[in-house]
Amino acid sequence: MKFALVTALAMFRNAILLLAIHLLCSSAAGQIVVAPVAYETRNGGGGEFGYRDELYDGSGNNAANYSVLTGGTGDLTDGIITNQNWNNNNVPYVGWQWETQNIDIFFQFDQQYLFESVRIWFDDSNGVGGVSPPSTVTINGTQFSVIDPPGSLPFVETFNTSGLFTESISVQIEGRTEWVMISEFEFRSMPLILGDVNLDFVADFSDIPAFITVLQSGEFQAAADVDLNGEVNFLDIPAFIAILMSQ
Ligand SMILES: [Ca+2]
Ligand SMILES: [Ca+2]
Ligand SMILES: [Ca+2]
Ligand SMILES: [Ca+2]
Repeated sequence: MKFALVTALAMFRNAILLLAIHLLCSSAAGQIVVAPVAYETRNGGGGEFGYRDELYDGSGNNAANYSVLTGGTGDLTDGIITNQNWNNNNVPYVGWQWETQNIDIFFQFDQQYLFESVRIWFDDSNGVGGVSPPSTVTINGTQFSVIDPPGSLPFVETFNTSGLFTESISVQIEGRTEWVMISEFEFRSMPLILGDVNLDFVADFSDIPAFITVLQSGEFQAAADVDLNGEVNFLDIPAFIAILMSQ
């Protein structure tokens, strides 16, 4: 009897250890890059040299300064990043004269993701031509300060958004000097685990209360749509139970 209890305790301890290792591994690795299906922004500006979103494929005039662009994607998410300053030939920046134009960009994704970080590639010419890194970046209401690096090369800044679970991201940017130039945005997320409705990176019995809350709310939550039909309803219950039983 005593032997059985000791064995059970040892098995329990091993299970906890394995779970801890699993959690450590899954939270450190396995991030995926997700691309928005569309973004909305005011176009960039410029004079003789234009810093407009020429590749933008939605509505609005991608050749006109500060035209409202909606329903498409373009230079900001095309994967092209430049390591050159704005005053070289044909550099693929979108630039805003932020003192007269709000920089307010809205990214729409195909579903909810658990965003770990947002990365933005800025130009930095230490104020030459009025171009500097921004002073703040606000992502879904959280404001981050940006340090101006001592050098004058373009750089990437990573903003930690760990725990942000959403299907849209809004970014507001405040400049430091007259212009802000951006060549790219990148969004990193943890892979979604079906049935992990409380978002702790494992689908288990502790997800039941969160699953019931989502069911009752009638709202969509990607981890709760276990049968992958685009909505969360009572039809997801058998698949949810099957996942829990397989753990
Ligand atoms: Ca780009
Ligand atoms: Ca600098
Ligand atoms: Ca969970
Ligand atoms: Ca469903």
